[in-house]
Amino acid sequence: MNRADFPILARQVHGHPLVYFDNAATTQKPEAVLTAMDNYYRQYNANVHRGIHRLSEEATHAYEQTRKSVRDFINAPSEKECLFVRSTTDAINLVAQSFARPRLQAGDEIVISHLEHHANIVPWQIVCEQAGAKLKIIPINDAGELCFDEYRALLNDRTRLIAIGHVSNALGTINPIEKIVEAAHARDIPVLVDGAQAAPHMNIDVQALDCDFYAFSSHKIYGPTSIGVLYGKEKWLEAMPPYQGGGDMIASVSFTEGTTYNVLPAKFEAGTPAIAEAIGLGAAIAYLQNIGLDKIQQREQALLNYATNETAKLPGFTPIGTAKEKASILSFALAGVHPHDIATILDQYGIAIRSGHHCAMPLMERLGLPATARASFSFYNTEAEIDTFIMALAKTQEFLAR
Ligand code: 7TS
Repeated sequence: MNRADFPILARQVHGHPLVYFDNAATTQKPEAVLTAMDNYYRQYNANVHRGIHRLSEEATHAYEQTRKSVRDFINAPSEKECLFVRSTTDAINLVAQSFARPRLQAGDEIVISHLEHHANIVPWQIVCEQAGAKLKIIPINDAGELCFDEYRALLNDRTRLIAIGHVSNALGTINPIEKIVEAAHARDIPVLVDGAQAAPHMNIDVQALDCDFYAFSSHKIYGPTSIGVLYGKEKWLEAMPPYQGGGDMIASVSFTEGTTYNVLPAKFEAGTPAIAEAIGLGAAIAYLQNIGLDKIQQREQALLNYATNETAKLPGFTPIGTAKEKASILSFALAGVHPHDIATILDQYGIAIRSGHHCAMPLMERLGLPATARASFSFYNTEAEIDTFIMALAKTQEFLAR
C-alpha cells in the first residue's frame, strides 16, 4: 500500500498537500496503470480482433488478457460472460434494453431500492415507461439499511427483475446481496447487482453471490475511465439480442440473407473498443490483486472506524448513514454549514470531498436532506489525513460562526 505508487498523491492543492477523499467518485491511478497504457500507445498501438499483423496480435492479446483478469477478479465461470462496456451506467442500460425490455409486459414490475444511484434508477424508469411496467421501491430504515421483510413482500408473480446496488455510494451501506438473490431466485426472478461501489473495496465472487448480472466501472477500481464490465450468466447473454450493431459483433452481414451475430462476448462489443483502457484496467486489477482485496478491505475499515470515532468528537458533526455493514464512505452534515460550503472551504486546505445529492436524489428526499458532504476513503489514505480533515472541519465551523 505504497502511496508512492500514485504520482498524483504527491501534488499540492492551494499550497497544501492533496488530501484526496473523493474516491467514491473516482480513484487515483497507480504508476502501473499509467505505464501499461503508455506502453500500448508507444509500442503496439493497433486495432484488435482484425489485423493479421504483429501489432494487432499484441494488442488483441493484451485486450483479451484483461478479460481473463476480470474473470478471475470476480470469479466468473467463463470469460464469455465478462463483457467490456463503457461503464456501470452503460452496463445497466444494456441490461435494461437488451434483457428487460423484450421480457416486460404491461403491468410487470421491476424492483429497485431507495438507496440507488441514478444509474440504477433511470434506465429502469425508461424501460418501464416503454413497456408500461411499474417500478417498485424497497424502503430503507433511518440508518440507511434495506428493510428486508418489505423487500420480500414486494416480490410477486409480476416481478421480472431485481436491480440492486451492492454498496450505496451516498451512505456506504453494504447490502446483503446473497440473501437478496436467494429470495429472488426462490421465485425465479433474476437479479442485477450494481457493483460500482463494491468492486473497489472487497472481494467479489459472482458465483457465491449467484447474481445474474454484475456491473462495475474501471475508474473506481484504480483503472482508467471509459471502460467497465458487465458480467452476465451465459444463459441470459446467449438469449439476449445485441444492444448495439456494428463491426466485430457480427458473424456475417448480407443484404439478401440478413445478418448473423458473433458469439459471446463479441456479440455485445460493437465497434472498436476502449483498447488502451482495457489494458489499463488489466494493470489495475493486477495491482489490486497483488495487494489483496482482503488487506484493502481491512485497511479501509480501519480508516472508516478511525474517521467515524474521531468525527464523533466534533461538535455539530452528524454522520448520515449508520448501517452496521458499511464500506469506507462517510456522508455527513455539519451544523449550520451547507454541504457545498464545507466542500468549498475544505478545498482551500487541499482536501477533496464531494457535496451534493450524489446522484441519489430519491435517497436525499427520503432522508429529508437537499445534500450531504461525503468523504470516501481508499487504502492509500492515512489517519494523518483524517486528522487534517477534522482540523479543517473545525476551522470551517469557526470561520462560519464568526
Ligand atoms: N452506481 C453507483 C453505486 C455509483 O456510485 C456510480 C457512480 C454509478 C453507478 C455510475 O458509475 P459510472 O462509472 O457509470 O459513472 N458514482 C459516483 C459517485 O458517487 N460520485 O461520482 C460518481
